[in-house]
Amino acid sequence: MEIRNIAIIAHVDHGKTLLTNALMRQTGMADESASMDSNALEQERGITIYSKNTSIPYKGTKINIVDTPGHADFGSEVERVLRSIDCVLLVVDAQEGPMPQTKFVLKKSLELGIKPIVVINKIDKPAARPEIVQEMVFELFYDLGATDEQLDFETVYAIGRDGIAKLKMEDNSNDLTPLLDTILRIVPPARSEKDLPLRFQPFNLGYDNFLGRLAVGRIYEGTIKSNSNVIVKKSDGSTRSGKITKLFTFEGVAKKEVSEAIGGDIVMIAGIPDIFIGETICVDKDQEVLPEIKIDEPTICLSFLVNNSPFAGREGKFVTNRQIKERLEKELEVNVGLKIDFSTNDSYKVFGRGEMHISILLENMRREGFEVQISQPQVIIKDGSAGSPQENMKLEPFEEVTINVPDNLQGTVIEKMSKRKGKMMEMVPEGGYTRMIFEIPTRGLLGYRGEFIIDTKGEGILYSRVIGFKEYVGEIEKNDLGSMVSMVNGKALGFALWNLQERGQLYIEANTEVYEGMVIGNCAKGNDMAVNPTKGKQLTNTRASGSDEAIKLVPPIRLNIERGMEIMNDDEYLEITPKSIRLRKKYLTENDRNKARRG
Ligand SMILES: Nc1nc2c(ncn2[C@@H]2O[C@H](COP(=O)(O)OP(=O)(O)OP(=O)(O)O)[C@@H](O)[C@H]2O)c(=O)[nH]1
Ligand SMILES: [Mg+2]
Repeated sequence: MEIRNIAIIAHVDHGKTLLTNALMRQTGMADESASMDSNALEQERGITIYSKNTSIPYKGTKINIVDTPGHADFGSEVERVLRSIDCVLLVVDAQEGPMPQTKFVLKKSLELGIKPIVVINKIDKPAARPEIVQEMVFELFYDLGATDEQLDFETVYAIGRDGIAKLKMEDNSNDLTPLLDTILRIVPPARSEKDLPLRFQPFNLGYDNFLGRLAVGRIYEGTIKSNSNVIVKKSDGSTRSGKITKLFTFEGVAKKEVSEAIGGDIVMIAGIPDIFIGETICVDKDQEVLPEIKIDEPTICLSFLVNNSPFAGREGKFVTNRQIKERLEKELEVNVGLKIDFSTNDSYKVFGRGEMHISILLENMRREGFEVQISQPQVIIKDGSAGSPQENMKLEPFEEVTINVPDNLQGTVIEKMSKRKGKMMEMVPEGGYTRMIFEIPTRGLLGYRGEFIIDTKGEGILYSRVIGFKEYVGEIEKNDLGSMVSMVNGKALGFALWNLQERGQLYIEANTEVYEGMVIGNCAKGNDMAVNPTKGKQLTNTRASGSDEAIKLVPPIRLNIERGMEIMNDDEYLEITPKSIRLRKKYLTENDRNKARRG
């Protein structure tokens, strides 16, 4: 059977997954309720976190599809996938038009010589402007240096959610046939090269409790068989031997065990416990390795430690050092961009690609019943490698930030970004709004998101993406907020909070149990403040009329993992349990904190 390999790529939320689901539905590979976003956290958040494979049959052809995540923190995962497919569906929202991540994934595709099929999606939206968006996409191709052949791309208009596609806006259509036919027409058939010796390369990892590490990849040449001995070759030429114990292909949302598969197909293998992205699986150690697949380096790091707060162990099932270590070791099996330093005994340094990358691991852990504390995320500072133009330079990660705000807020944003060492690269008016692109050290951006939401009253959009390491820019001055720290154990009272809310924003509501050293809010003044959130009203003998008027509390800022990571200070821990997220001082008593400060 002929095989076509495609990936679906787009900016976050432009409709990749629902389109993939509809393709599976209409080809009979999945029922109404099935979704590629199968992970519990994905379903709760409504975003794709892990790229996933499926295949659908159409007119005697097998179409392998990789649904990719749109969030910028997972951009390097998309890049890996692009290496292993032959064409992409570039999905663009018919109202929003091309967005920062559209540009990134398109740029990567064009560089790899891929000629995308453009899907202008969500044309049912009342404010959809499909023709204008189509032109914007064309301009983007042009700006990104597309070749004449790439500029000659096909456009399909779609309502992915409802499974409708058409080649012209005025066409009538009630299914995805026009898109499927376009795929067959445009995507080159995968070459099988089945008479050559096997070469297979993983672009993704997985894990199964019974089978161990799994690798998803493309067979470039030859035939892969289960129960066969193979050679694993690294790009430096070193080899080791291994055995493929099981082999699976993808069908709809399921995996199907097979005994062999031939060149061109995308399959999942089990049996090689240390297999890694980009290695070449072959049969003879003299075979040439396939071109390497680059893994982006981590940009931030923080420590994971046992929860030792006064409330430790109340809510979690897994709380010990050993349990946390084992869980982190398991995570390394599948989480490609992650690195962990296990060299200290009671705290593990975790290196990741951004706050979201780490927060998803933490969110998964708390769902599984873990309790853990983390320290404030720090960016990774390193030295330029010898022989490179950056030799002898101190380097730090930088991000490209795209900001869209109403015109009147542009001044505030520019001022704050430049204070944080952001450099403006572009500024374009967009009908009452201003779009600005900055380059800024990650260090400067940390902690800005919350401020941005407040400054723009929720009317601004901010996207960021790591662009690599550049020269360290020196001290960055930030006006950090101080913390309001409880000096007692007990239950917070509405009356006390009502008094405290004038001093800053609270993170807790009335009746929350607190402990000494727990951070219950911030204070607008830079310094920390010890407070008593349990203090009740002075009792008087005579009840004056009107003294019991209802206390009006401002709704607190609810801590979640990402927000906690952003607002925490470096002398604090974020305490994460299955039910609670609390911020606390590393030293719980004021006495100990003073001692620590004096050194
Ligand atoms: N109006 C309209 N809304 C759609 C359509 N397709 C998707 N949506 C909505 O867009 C949102 C995102 O859809 P998804 O398919 O999850 O988007 P995605 O591109 O996979 O998102 P990420 O994987 O997180 O980047 C959902 O709330 C959908 O209801 C469509 O054809 N029309
Ligand atoms: Mg998705």
